[in-house]
Amino acid sequence: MADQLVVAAVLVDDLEHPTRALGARRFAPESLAGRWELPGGKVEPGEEPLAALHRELDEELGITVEVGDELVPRGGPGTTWPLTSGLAMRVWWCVVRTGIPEAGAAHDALAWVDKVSINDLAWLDPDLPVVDAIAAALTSP
Ligand code: 9L3
Ligand code: MG
Repeated sequence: MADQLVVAAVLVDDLEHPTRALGARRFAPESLAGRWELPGGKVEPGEEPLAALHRELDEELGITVEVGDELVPRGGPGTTWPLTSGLAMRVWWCVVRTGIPEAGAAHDALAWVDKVSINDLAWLDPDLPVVDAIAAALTSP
């Protein structure tokens, strides 16, 4: 069976010249609590990936976003970021269109991090390769 798809956003201050990205600290489940992630979640049956991304960002952070390019893994278009077994992730660059991101629904803290401080967060293990790609793409303010 194909992996269950998870979609996530790398929310940045500017799609053309991103200098800061948003990390979100999970409070559940207990095994993931306290670890930081790119916000997002599972695509529901019959749901388009980008529809799921908009839904998750509304549910988790209370925002609407403009979606930019996909952050594609080294393997190129059509490949996914591996999660734990049975799950695979796709990630898109996004900027906030309306609202101010708020923790609460799925997270107990949010942090805007730059190219350097992004490495200070205790990211979920599967998010680490994505974080490396983000850090490489962020520019100094
Ligand atoms: N996950 C990992 N990194 C992420 C996201 C959004 C999700 N950036 C993993 C954690 C869960 C699973 O995917 O095991 C489903 O995520 P959610 O629906 O609980 O947010
Ligand atoms: Mg989620």
